Amino acid sequence: MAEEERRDNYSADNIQVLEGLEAVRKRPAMYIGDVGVKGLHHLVYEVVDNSIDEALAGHCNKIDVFINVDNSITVIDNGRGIPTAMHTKEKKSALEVVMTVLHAGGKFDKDTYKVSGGLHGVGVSCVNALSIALKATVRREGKIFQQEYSIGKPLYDVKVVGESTETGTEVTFKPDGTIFDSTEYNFDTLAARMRELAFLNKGITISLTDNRVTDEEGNHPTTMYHSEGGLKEFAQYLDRNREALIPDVIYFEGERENIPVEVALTYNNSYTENIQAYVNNINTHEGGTHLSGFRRGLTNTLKKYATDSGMLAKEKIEIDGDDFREGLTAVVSVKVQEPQFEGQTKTKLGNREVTAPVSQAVSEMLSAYLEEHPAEARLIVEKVILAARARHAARKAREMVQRKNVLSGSGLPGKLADCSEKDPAACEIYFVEGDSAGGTAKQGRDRHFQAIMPLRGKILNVEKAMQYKIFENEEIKNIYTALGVRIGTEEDSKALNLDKLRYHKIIIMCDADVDGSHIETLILTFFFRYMKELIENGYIYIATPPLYQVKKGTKSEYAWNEDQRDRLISDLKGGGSESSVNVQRYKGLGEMNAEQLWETTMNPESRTLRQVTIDNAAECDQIFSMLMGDDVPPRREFIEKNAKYAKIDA
Ligand code: 0RA
Repeated sequence: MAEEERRDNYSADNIQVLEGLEAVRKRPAMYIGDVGVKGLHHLVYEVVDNSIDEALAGHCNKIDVFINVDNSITVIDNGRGIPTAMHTKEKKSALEVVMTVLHAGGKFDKDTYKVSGGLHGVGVSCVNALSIALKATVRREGKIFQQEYSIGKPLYDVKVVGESTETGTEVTFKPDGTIFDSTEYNFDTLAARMRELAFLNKGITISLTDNRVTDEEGNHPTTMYHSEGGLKEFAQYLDRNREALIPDVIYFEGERENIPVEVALTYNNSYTENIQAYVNNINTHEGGTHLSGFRRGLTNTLKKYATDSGMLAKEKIEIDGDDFREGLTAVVSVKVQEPQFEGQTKTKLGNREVTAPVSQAVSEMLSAYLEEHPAEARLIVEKVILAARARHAARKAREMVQRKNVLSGSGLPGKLADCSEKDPAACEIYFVEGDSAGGTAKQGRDRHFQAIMPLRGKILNVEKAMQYKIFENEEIKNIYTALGVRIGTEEDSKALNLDKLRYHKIIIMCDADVDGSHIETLILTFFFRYMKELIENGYIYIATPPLYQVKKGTKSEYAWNEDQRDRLISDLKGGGSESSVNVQRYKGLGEMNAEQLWETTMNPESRTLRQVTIDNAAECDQIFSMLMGDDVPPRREFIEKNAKYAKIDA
């Protein structure tokens, strides 16, 4: 009886296991976010996270990542090795359980809790389910153990394949091409995450090697990431292209109320605020309780210092929270046992108990610093006062905009050709470079759901301007009013009232030339700095007009790159007969007529829109400040390095 019952349970468990991984293959996006480039890279993070956990538990200090020739990935660590003994409940090797049971992660070691674990924290079994091939190799107890799988199913029982005096885990997986849109890994994307992980987990050495590339000596490019200073070095890295206001990074590392807290902050001469907040190594774009704690600690401590110093005495204006964060670069990292992630993109920390420890840590480190560095403290307070004055000027400008809107009927900018549909989810707005292309777009659009707003010339570079200048700028005011969102709230000068947003597709449409890309970058910089929520919610898109029209007689087709163009030319030429094929290079949107623009770029049936996303928030901040800043050499280097991803016009 007992025997029979156990057998039944065992087979039931087994079925559950199979269903588990099949569910991952049926709805991969539910487990890894999406099946695009992001999801593909997420697989690597998931595997590396397991090694990071082993490192955080104090058993591993080196992680090597390889992109192999076939775009498979190998991750090797020098930890204890995943246990291979029989798992009593599952009746199979623990290794097999970890690799084939959803969420089995580190469950059977009660002392190690999973504090890392990528955004979705789904475990390596998900990666296994989504891989056409995966091989796990474990070195421990003097032996080398191995097991291979295909789409999550073991090909054989765990076996011993050799002897070794070393310990560690090695996983090689090849993502399933029938699941992912693309299976090609991007070195820079992985590099940015490995660098971030090295800063967030000081002392660990992470290497990334691209085996797809070989130099003259037969070597593959390798980058090593290692940080002894942790977040202190991370803050310096984030500010590497900015001019420092104070020479130091103010730093705290420790535990408060059982919560590990690490914080670094410094000030630069810019007007932007750059706070990167992490929970269990995950970048929490939407902030949360740890960020509130940081802000509270910063504001209270600086306010007290400024008041006590007497520097505020002659100021008639009220200083508020924002003023303390102009030119601030900071990184906050906490490790939370049971994080509650909230918000639109599940990147907002909800745990109330985290606020006080972070706030305390910031107060302690900052008050000590201010006491010991009166000259630097003075520089910071002076900058805060300047920010407060500028904010008052900005508010006046803002009130002007809002008043103007109330007065002028619909409140919409005169240049906006609005659509008739009112449901934001169905509405699109095109921001079009130049009045002439704007005119064509107005003729070509479907006025039912597409609104057109021409932007004249180059919009303001918000990276270089003070806030009040930004809110005085005509084009920027028009963008705000067309979108229907308010400029800030009383509590938070940068928060957007998304419920008033009038369009859920905001499409930037520029010429496919150098000026066009510059304007595109300026607009994106503005969205990134002042309306980041729009990007985070996936509302921002870039239109992709064609680069060529290939014509023969009455037949005409469009091409978006040289390959397509050449293929069209040879198709239209047919069997090699005499060439009357006409190729037109579109330089600007204005060269297309309304019908062509609709067909190629605006018709939802035939157009291609590129959605703008933030893959790595820390990296993104840095890239914008560098692209739009004063320092030329890093910009040139970036452009040269990324030129291969852009279209080059011969
Ligand atoms: C649980 C227990 C033990 C090791 C691990 C998990 C482990 C998992 C991964 C995943 C990638 N690398 C890893 N390294 C270790 C070991 C328990 C023991 O030896 O006593």
